[in-house]
Amino acid sequence: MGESYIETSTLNALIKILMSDIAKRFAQNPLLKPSDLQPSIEGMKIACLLNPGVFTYDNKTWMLIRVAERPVQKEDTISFPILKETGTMEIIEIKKDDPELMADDPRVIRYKGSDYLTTLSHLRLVCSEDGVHFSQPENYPLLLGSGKWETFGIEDCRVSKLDDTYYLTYTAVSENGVAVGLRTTKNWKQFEQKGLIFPPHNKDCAIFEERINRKYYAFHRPSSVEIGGNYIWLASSPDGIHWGQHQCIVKTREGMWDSARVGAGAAPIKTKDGWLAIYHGANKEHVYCLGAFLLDLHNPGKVLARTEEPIMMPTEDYELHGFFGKVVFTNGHIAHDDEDTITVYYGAADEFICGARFSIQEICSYLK
Ligand code: MAN
Repeated sequence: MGESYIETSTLNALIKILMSDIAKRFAQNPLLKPSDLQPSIEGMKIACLLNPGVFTYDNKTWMLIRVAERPVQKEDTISFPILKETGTMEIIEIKKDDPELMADDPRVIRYKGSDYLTTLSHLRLVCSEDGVHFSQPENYPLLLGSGKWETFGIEDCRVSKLDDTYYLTYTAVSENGVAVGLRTTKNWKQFEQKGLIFPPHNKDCAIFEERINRKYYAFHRPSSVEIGGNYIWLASSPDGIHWGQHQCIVKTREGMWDSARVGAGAAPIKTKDGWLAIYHGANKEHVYCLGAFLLDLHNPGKVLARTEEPIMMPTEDYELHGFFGKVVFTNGHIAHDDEDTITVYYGAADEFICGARFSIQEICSYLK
């Protein structure tokens, strides 16, 4: 019988064309993996590198990576670190057969009626001359959780530059909930802590890199359990710190790849047709893909168009298998001078840092 086989890589390429995955992934992916960096303190192990904020500074490309750590695990217990309000670290250790332990998600556990994270995240700077090879520079501080709203760590930072100030909006986690914290810096050595700008439950906050009619704008993602859902909201502010005039702009879509949750990536890109935003969406099976939407230039509360199919979905081995597989998640990109190319940096399988190029024109051709 004349059977013909098709190579997996060819099949993969075909699936991508059919599904409109238009990401041109770096051949060097993953750009960084947990073993490429040193743990922040002795006794800890880096479990995952995730979801970097991205910016340029000093003529280099920088990423502010989320580094998730936990103690080296023993066979019959689960142990994880939390911070005290004072900054000292405490390790909680629970027997795996404890009837009060629920640990079926690698990211979170439930114990005696309370929720905890299995890892503690901090933010770490790496930089690169070519946007592909990144290393940790000397003499820059780690950004650690601080105070009582950040005892379970800080995560997934978006970095936006307005004038000469970088705005860092990140997820602040504690037993009080998941909220959005803000720090600012001009030189990446001294930081001002501005406190929480959105209370729980809220994450995925990115500040626009330009004021519109003298107002700051930001995406954010409150969640509600029963009425409503995990939707993208837009807020405005006179000073970048106090936010109001909230409006819900992008919702989940039943039966589609983004049916369970949506959240903004980094600050949107200004194009002649509008603000182009890249967002993540997940379905009920927790498969995370990327899509895009376009907002009116002068009235960003108005959604002009949105992609129907994902523009990127987990297909590569490093996106399908890792700490939490089937995830591509972005909160950082660089828009290049040709006004068409963007490099999207993304977390793959909640474990690796990767990069991919997109053409703005091509993304826009999928907007409906
Ligand atoms: C979810 C996931 C985790 C994250 C927590 C808290 O469970 O996104 O990676 O640590 O939320 O933000």
